[in-house]
Amino acid sequence: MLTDRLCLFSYWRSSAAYRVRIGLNLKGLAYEIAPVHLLRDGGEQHGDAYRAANPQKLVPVLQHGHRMLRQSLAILEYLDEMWPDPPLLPVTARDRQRVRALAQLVACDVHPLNNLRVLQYFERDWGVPQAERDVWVRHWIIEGFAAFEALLQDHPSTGAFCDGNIPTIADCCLIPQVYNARRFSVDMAPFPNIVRIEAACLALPAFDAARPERQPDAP
Ligand SMILES: N[C@@H](CCC(=O)N[C@@H](CS)C(=O)NCC(=O)O)C(=O)O
Repeated sequence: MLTDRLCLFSYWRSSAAYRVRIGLNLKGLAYEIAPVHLLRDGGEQHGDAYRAANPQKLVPVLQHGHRMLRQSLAILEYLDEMWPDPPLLPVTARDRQRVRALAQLVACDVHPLNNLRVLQYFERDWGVPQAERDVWVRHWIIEGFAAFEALLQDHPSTGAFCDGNIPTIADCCLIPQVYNARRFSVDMAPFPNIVRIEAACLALPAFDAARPERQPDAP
């Protein structure tokens, strides 16, 4: 089982897939990338082949041997249970709770509002222009980052990374969301702790190799 092949169904600019790429890289695991183009031909995630892998029609899916694993946070926790070293969660229950709360702030409360299918629904069904869709995206990122920054600020557990001095699933979620923020020209000046942690993370090879522009399907 531990030696079964790992294959990540990924899209270069998907922040949920980016989280899992970071986790795999932090664990030092070898994996293949199976690109799923979310825009080409109406989106390959809607095709029959991919729907069989994930009825939700979302990336990522991590194939481990014959098993198909879905939901980026659940995948990160699976990786941590299967390959505990280095850990992606802190030692104490209290710190683990904090890290999961930070990760979920991004993954459950910010990212879903700005997902491709939401923006496509606005565009196709309601005719919302691009400029207004961009305002929507920025609004929810800024709301989320203001809370995230407040939770980092002056907290004794905040270290070089979101929690302490080794990266956790909170950093795996934060960095892709910062990538999205920059893509949508969010002013990052009000979030100095987030910016500091972003720099610390991207200095690590595991984060650097997971960047969208380093992916085989990046244009
Ligand atoms: N909760 C899911 C979210 C996955 C997700 O939203 N993936 C996006 C890319 S970041 C996607 O596949 N979007 C395709 C679409 O909206 O059609 C997870 O964490 O894995």
